[in-house]
Amino acid sequence: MKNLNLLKDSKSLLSKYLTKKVFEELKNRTTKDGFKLENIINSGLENPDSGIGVYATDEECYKIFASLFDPIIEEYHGFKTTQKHKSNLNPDDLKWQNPDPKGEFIISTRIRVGRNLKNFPLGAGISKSQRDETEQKISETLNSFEGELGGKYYPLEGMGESDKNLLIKEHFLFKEGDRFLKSAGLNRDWATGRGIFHNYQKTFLVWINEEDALRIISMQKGGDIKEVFSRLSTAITKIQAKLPFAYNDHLGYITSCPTNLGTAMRASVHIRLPNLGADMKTFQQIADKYYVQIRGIHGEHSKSEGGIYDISNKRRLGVTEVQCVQDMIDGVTALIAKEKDLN
Ligand code: ADP
Ligand code: CIR
Repeated sequence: MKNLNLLKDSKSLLSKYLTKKVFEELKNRTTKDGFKLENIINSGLENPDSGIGVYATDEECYKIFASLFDPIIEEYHGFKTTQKHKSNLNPDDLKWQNPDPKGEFIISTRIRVGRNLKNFPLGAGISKSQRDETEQKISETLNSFEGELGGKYYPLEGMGESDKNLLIKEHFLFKEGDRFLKSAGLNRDWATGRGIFHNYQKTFLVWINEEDALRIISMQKGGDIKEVFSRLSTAITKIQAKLPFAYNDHLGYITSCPTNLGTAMRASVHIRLPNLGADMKTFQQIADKYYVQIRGIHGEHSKSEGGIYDISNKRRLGVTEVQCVQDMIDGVTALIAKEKDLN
């Protein structure tokens, strides 16, 4: 294990909650699949600028290493160990009004959920042969879809560089994992076992074996958030009927990063907010009030470009999918109102 002194100046939740007492309690523990504390905390140790700093290797580690995970989960999601997760994928339960009916601010909408297969380790722990097996199972299921969700699976290995770069530039495809994911072990054997499925219109996409076994994505231009959610909801139900996902009543859908537990949902818009971008204090205050997160437009840890931001729900656990999308709608509505005021 790397030296814990690396956390000396870190502000990560790992550094906050890996107290001497917790370390002593957990240092010799192992999950049934053989994963240890060092596997879980390596990303935070090698990247002291992490916000969180931990990745799960398998579903069981959330129990075995609960005295580290629980307070991190509680602080990020405001979710207590006594609570149960709940789900609602019904788009008709949204309080829906298009926040940008004239299309002046919202460029595109994307909603994704993460999923992992039951009885397989998570990406940080999975072996190459297990990963290849999950790729086979998932792509076979998706390739059998017809109608609006029908499309084709494209393995990353062997994909032409120009095709790949165009898909990344157009926000459809993932890049090789960043240093946080690399230190977690999520880039092992890259690019084998990874790929993307998408329908013809590229409004329904599934990433296979990026940070989670599946990232199920619905996206389109403009701000019709309800339509994007409806398509996603249908897709999740169809996939779930064929593939058993890792899930429990307490943590909901099990994911590699504890920030994604529960719904594993990130509902986002790319939105033009140059006035707020020039007043980050106000921007952040509104974001905090409405439980939304501000990101750059080329993925997590990227910078904004041309006053365009990625705004998404922050809470994912202990709230339903409908609430996640509602948080984003309400946050975006408030941000647009302020952006207009600042003109
Ligand atoms: P994730 O949603 O998996 O947490 P990222 O923040 O890394 O991941 O974003 C993944 C990709 O999705 C990036 O290319 C990003 O630009 C794109 N993306 C996210 N939200 C939107 C959106 N509303 N419209 C278009 N592309 C988006
Ligand atoms: C970190 O700890 O900063 C990275 N491992 C990413 C954490 C997940 N992202 C997030 O909360 N925005």
